[in-house]
Amino acid sequence: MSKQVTSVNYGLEKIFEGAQDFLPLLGTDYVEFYVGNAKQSAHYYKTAFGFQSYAYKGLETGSRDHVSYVLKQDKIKLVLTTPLNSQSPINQHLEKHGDGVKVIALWVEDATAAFNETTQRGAKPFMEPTVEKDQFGEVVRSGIYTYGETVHVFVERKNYKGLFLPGFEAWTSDYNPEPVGLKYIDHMVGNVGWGEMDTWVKWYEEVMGFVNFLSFDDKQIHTEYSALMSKVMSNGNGRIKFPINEPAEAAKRSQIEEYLDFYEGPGVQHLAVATDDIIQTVAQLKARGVEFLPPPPQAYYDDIPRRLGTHMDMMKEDISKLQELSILVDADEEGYLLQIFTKPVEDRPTLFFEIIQRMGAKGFGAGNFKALFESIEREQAKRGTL
Ligand code: TYF
Ligand code: FE
Repeated sequence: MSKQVTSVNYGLEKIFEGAQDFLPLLGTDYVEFYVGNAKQSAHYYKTAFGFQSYAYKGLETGSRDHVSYVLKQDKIKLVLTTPLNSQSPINQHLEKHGDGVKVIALWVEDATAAFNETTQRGAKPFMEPTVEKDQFGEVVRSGIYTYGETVHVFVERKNYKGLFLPGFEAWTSDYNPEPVGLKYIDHMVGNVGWGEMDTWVKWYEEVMGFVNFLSFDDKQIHTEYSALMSKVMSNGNGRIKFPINEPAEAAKRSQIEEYLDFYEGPGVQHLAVATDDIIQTVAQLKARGVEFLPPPPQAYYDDIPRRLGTHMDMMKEDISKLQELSILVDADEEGYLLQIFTKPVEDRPTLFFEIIQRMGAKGFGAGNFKALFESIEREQAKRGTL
């Protein structure tokens, strides 16, 4: 099923050879969610997903407009933010979209240069370069809009030794559930409207200097009922990957349209987080109440040897164990990968999580798309949104 990939641009080093990367990115810095009740969301991400209490700002620290909880697990930092009064501009975002991702923050050497380079290339400004200071030094942040009301914030922390950002204090808690082995963010996916995917592909190319790393068209990504298209954008060093989906014409309403209807516009569809032991991680998550999509039919597991081809020999995991946990497996030229998807983690069928373990594969599980989308459609049918 690796044949489902239409175009592959592996070897990003080659593409960038000699070319100056005008927007060098060191990694993902944090992901900020606007939520209705950050205190309770923080409890959920600690209890269910194994995140650790890390930093806090709120009334106690002099923040009167909003409260933010920072949670950490290995390299991943989530920020959960809730307005503290009806005047806060965060309310409009919450009212329109419900809980969701507002900020994908990117770690840079120079946040002023990042702002200037991207706005000169047409990015709509969200936040002018701003210096924030405390006794631990200074952080410079700037920001631009991407699809919908989602933003990229550039974070320059080379002159900062504090925990997170000025304004935050350490958050210690007596309640510290164990981590579940989530390591870093592998990719973050955006859903955009009909016919808008290529506009955003071009935007990431021109404004951010990204390249189109992989593409999937609607002839490949479809079920009996629905279809979608997806293009994966990557930055120069390959650390940041942003797939972008758009719905395609089909018999019924695709999951992308369901998202766009309920989020009321484009936004972040899923965060894929990496583990190096998916069986352990998923067993933990399930025991703690995280809901995953139900397993594909038996035929899917029977078909694994064919899907994996020559990579079958190097597969360490027991297929019956994967099936028991409803973990999916696919291979590409370079290896295999294991992945599983949660149900939406909000009341609106919008944002969900993917847990992924890469065993050499650099793709996104194209061989799983059909089984996965059929699984999603069974959920949509229950919601009456197919
Ligand atoms: O990120 C990806 O491309 C995979 C598969 O609506 C995927 O995780 C693609 C589209 C989608 C859900 C999952
Ligand atoms: Fe994904």
